[in-house]
Amino acid sequence: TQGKVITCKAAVAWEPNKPLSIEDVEVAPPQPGEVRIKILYTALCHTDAYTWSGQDPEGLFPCILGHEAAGIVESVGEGVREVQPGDHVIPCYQAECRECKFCKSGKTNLCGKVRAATGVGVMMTDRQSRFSVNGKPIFHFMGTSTFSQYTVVHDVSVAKVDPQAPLDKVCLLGCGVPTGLGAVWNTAKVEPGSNVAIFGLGTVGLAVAEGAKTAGASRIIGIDIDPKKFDVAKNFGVNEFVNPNDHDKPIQQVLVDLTDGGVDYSFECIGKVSVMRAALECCHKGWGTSVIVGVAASGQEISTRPFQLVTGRVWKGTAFGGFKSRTQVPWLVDKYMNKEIKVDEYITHNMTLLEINEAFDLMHEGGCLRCVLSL
Ligand code: NAD
Ligand code: AHE
Ligand code: ZN
Repeated sequence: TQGKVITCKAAVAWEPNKPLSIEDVEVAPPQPGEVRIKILYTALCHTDAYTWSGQDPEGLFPCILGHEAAGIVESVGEGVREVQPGDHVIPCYQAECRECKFCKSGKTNLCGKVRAATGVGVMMTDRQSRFSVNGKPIFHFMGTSTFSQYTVVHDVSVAKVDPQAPLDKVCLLGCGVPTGLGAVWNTAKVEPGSNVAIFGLGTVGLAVAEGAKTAGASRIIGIDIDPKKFDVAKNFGVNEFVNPNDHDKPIQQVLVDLTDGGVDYSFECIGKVSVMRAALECCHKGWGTSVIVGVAASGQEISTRPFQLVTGRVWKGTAFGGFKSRTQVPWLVDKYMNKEIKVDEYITHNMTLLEINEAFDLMHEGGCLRCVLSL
């Protein structure tokens, strides 16, 4: 297949909110600096649903969504040195080139090398897409497009992982689990004994809980409007629960009262700006830090009284938990293999690519953390 167009199945989002449609997609060979991957497993993340809904200002249609996956390199373009056909890999929507000013800064995991192209659904070299259906180009998504049996990504967006690792599990290390763990370990840097509040107990929020537990946090307070989330959250380290619907007071007040003035760290893992405000305002005066993890819709803005910051609360955000993707995703896979982090526990459903619309329905129903699709 090397150097040839591959025709395979992919789920195409033709328009916002219209059911994804399984199409025969043509996938062009990788150009210089690109890697073509046979995707074996992909999970669904809330961000896929967000862009599909039409609320993402960077959303382009038609496109192939998907960014939490694992597969095997099928072929590589000219100049690609770090991976070769047969390597087991995880595509990384957050690239790491190790050469740009972001990568060299030591201050961030954001990488500037291919971001301009991935934000507009094309590849860097020629600003074209590698996907088409009957000659019509289909946009890439987040530089990954994993809802396809084959995809093409930039070489700076591929992490090579332990070939022994089960790809149907470690695909989760492409987004949600590292995001939550890293929000705690890298962005907030939670210390032992801290009190932590987590808004939203989906996969990302539960991974925050797991990260907080391993960081030695004392009180790990989970906040969700879906009471079904509370039982499962215990297994991830959440030791207190608050359902905002059980209270008349604003949720920030409930938390301030519960914690003698506020929490040391809070995490918004939903994507709602009103909750982001509550998450900041439930932090302790003088030092409480709130990390925004959730992705909010186009046009939404955060607000609070500046006095909240004047009096020492800190507002931060995180992308992919601050992890440097190509360097640290393999390290996270090794930690999973050594049983130091959970992954299997987040997988509540397994389905096939053909059932992708049903899989999205499950996500909206709540009983689902991660659904892994086999391709
Ligand atoms: P999810 O849908 O599985 O979980 C969200 C949870 O929030 C659910 O349990 C839901 O019941 C709860 N919830 C909804 N409204 C609430 C409210 N008002 N108060 C309390 N709880 C409420 O989503 P996920 O896959 O875990 O992703 C969470 C968020 O993180 C999404 O916005 C996603 O786009 C974002 N995300 C960001 C990054 C990043 O790098 N920053 C990475 C991955 C995901
Ligand atoms: N295109 C969206 C932004 C979406 C967003 O913030 N994405 C996160 C990852 S979410 C993964 O599930 C991220 O990493 N952002 C940093 C970046 O460079 O995109 C919008 O609203 O414009
Ligand atoms: Zn995601």
